Amino acid sequence: MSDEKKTIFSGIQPSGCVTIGNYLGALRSWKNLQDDYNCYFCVVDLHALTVKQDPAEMRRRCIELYAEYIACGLDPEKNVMFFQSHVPAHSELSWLLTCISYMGEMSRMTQFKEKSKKAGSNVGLGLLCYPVLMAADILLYNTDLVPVGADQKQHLELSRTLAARFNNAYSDTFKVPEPYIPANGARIMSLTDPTSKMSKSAENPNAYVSILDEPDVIMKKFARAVTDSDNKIVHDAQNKPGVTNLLEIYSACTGEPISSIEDAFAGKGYGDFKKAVGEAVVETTQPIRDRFKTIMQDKAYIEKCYTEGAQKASCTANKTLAKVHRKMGLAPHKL
Ligand code: AQP
Repeated sequence: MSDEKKTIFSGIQPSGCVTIGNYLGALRSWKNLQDDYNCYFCVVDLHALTVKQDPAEMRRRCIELYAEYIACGLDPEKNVMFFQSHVPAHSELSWLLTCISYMGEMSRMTQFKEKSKKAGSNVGLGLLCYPVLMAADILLYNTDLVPVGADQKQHLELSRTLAARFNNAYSDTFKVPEPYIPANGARIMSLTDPTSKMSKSAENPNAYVSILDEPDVIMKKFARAVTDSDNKIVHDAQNKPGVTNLLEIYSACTGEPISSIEDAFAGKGYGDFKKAVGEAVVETTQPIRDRFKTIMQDKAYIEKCYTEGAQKASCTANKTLAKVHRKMGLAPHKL
């Protein structure tokens, strides 16, 4: 890793297959960062355990997500790419940071409020503590920049707060990370409820499009996408969230500005437009599907990459953890 380059950390939970939301909003821009930054790209598997997962399914998804990273263009030679659970320092630092965190700040997190509503009366403690683990992920690597979608800004703010709080209490230890908002990062909404974001763990598979969905499935999902009844293809997030979302997806896939898409489809019906959006998504994701199938045939290669990734990550993470132990007054060790 170069000392001159800035460090980036980011990750995705294996809570489902990567959606076009994760891809257009995050993964695609990570690919463009790998030459200019020291990048740590983590499969944040421990985060996915904040809700109950089927173990066999979880194991499969973890490996697939790692392969999806590679299929989306992330290079395990250029970046440190690993599973969070393979570097125990993440869990350890998470505990140490939990000890300087407050109930009030955790329970105010929007994602906690939303996800705990869905969980009903038995809200798991993991959902509450999730942002502390995220802070540990980031702070272990002296991260300068964290590429985040708008949905994760509040959690990153907490990472900054905890870093500054620790530094004030125990002397300068952590770099305080900054958000990195990718220039072309889109926020993609659900196809069945365009007022909420597209999520890979949504119960209804028609709500999201996975990058591994086959072309016929993609076309069907767009054909069924919720729009409205006035049949005008114009961008109006307030009054036409469904059509607006489709315009954003089309623009993110083709690079065409929204206004020229509106012009091109003026007078045309939603049927034609949805077909065009589906085709643009099929075209964008087809090379990823092809690469994914090839990579998945070589499990030994995937294992080699993630093992080496964890070894590299551990070197940096363990140094940071040892420093934190020392500052907090734990007995000296040379582990
Ligand atoms: N719909 C979206 N549009 C744009 N960006 C998105 N991201 C997620 N959904 C969208 C970005 O993807 C990265 C990884 O997200 P994550 O898997 O760690 O967690 P998440 O944000 O909770 O993603 P999901 O798909 O919604 O997962 P579940 O269903 O498990 O909650 C982040 O950079 C995020 O901004």
